[in-house]
Amino acid sequence: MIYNMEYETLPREALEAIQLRRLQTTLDRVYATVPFYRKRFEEAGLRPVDIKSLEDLSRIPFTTKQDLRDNYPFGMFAVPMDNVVRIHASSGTTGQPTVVGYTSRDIGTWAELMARSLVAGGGTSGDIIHNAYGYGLFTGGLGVHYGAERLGASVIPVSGGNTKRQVMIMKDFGPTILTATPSYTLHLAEVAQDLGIDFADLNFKFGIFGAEPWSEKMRAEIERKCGLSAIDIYGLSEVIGPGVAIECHEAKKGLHIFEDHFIAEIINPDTGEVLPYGEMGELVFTSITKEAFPVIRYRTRDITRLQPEACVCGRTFVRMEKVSGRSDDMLIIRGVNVFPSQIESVLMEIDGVEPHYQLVVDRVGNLDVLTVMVEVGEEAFSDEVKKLQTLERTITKNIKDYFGVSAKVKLAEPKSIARSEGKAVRVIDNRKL
Ligand code: DLL
Repeated sequence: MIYNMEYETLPREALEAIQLRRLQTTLDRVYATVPFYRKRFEEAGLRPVDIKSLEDLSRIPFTTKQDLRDNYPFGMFAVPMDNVVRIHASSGTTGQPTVVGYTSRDIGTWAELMARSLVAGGGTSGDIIHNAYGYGLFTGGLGVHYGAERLGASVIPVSGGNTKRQVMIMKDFGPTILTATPSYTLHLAEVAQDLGIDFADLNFKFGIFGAEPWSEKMRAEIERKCGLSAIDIYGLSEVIGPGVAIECHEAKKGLHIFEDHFIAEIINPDTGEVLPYGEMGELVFTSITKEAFPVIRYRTRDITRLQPEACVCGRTFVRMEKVSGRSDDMLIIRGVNVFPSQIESVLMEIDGVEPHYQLVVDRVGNLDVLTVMVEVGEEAFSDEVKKLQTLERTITKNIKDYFGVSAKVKLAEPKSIARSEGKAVRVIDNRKL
């Protein structure tokens, strides 16, 4: 099923014509109303009229998270506060949060994109959606909520936390779609099990999971434990929130980007050069319909590649590969680039290991030392010491084989690694302290 057949299946040429028109309108608006963008244009010797084709986009300077911080809180808004009806902010794990605003039309656009997303992820108006993304400044909760209402589904606005109560609701109300972070989903499954409820016996058909990186191996684990089909949804506050891109449940291979609202580019993060389809690099977005908080060539720091091939679902939008991680989460251990999600994949291959782990990075002398803390399951834990030692050695060896660098492995007792109610904290970097 496709929510907006007209737009989601546009032939490339028609789509590009719409993109160019919308891009030009957006550039005119930000030039006239946002001093930051006008200054950037002037410094580059550009005016909006100079952008005559989609290729010309690459002449415009990038916008970074730091630029947004420098204009904290409302300096990037392109409309008077009178027209702003909603304010959200990104989690801000490092320093100041990023503040974003929406006009009433923006909220409408977002609801449409989330309705499209829910349908791509297998949803219909007959579904009951258990929405365990946090409501509040985080965009996850309200983003899904408005999309569900637009679709005409029934939404349970349960938000994150109060996990036992969530399990009761899941059992009693029989929701058919779960929306949550992948890490919180695992926590829900675990608490359900403690309460004697097998998640797989519940009514869920689909889970629409995102807001943090999760590997294919993690997907398989969640699908097995929870008895549902797990769909990946991507988004970020600066661009709109959830609903920038989503997998279709038919293919589950790459996330369709809603290109009639956002233009995606992949760049070499070191040089800023635009890379062709298929090459791995940093994802950059330009919003082309947003009113209150348009972003021009915003550097997401997320690493992925774009796949233009046609999809079985019929959507013509380009797909982005599952995000392997953020460039700022990437660890460089003795010169080798390591993404937490790659470690996750290695761990998930091994029997007896639970999908709960944390990576601790320390500096010892001039060397970065990586410690992988990983939980073992109840069964493995009750085994004799010798077996645990063998498990530890297997993990160490597999990491060494995969990355070519050694990590210290520490097995942790069942349920000893902190569970998340939102985004999981995977990396503890003691080098920055
Ligand atoms: O996480 C929006 C969201 C809510 C997306 C619910 C999906 C579901 P922020 O808090 O601004 O917004 O964080 C955005 O989270 O730049 C990525 O690094 C990461 N991220 C989001 N979705 C995915 C995903 C929301 N599916 C940042 N896979 C982004 C990997 C993701 N990383």
